[in-house]
Amino acid sequence: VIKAFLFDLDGVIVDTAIYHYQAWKRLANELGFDISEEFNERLKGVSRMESLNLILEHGGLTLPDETRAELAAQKNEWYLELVSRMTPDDILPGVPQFFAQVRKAGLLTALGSVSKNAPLIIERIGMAQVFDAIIDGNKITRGKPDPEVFLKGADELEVNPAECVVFEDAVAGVEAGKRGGMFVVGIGSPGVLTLADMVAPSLQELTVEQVLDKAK
Ligand code: B16
Ligand code: MG
Repeated sequence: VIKAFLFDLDGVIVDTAIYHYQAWKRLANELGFDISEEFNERLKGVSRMESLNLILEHGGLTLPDETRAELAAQKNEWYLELVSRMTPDDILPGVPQFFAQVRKAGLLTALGSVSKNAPLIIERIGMAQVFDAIIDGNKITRGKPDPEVFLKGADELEVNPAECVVFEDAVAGVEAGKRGGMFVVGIGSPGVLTLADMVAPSLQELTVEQVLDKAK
């Protein structure tokens, strides 16, 4: 029996991927190279330092730990400038309606994001009080595709992984949910999110009933 829904943040509830991309692109440009939107797909759901390492590898740069820490801090400063301007208008279409259905169905909810900025973002969009548990980048040691973020969510909600449904837009995040033993709803395209148990373009195209029907 499904008791809880666990939600990724970036790409499911808000589209902060665009801000991550803008900030990383600015950093890459300062370092003398560029990153494409296609390359950016690989950074989704991946932690800040792992993202930086992928970018530096892409640009053919090897830098000492200390410099990398400075670059990551610089990117985060630029990213924060962008997300600090977010408002409830940035919530993706269909999200409030979907959460209303979730509450009506009596399900528990958790946020499962590897972002250290997740608490700030949900505060900005007015969703800080919506979740029964919040797992963010400050509470975990391993990013997606490791299942840690979702297993901690299930743990805080005091439910079993098999009683959880994960909503994820990133390849790494879908894999994390599956490795955690959960039913995973991919948000995006079925051709990309091949490991997901079912896929919808966004929460707007989905009802809680449809999900519970498939997950049982
Ligand atoms: P931060 P999610 C992830 O959020 C993003 O998808 C990923 O691109 C980002 O690098 C990561 O958070 C870390 O974010 O630098 O804010 O700690 O998809 O797990 O909600
Ligand atoms: Mg995501």
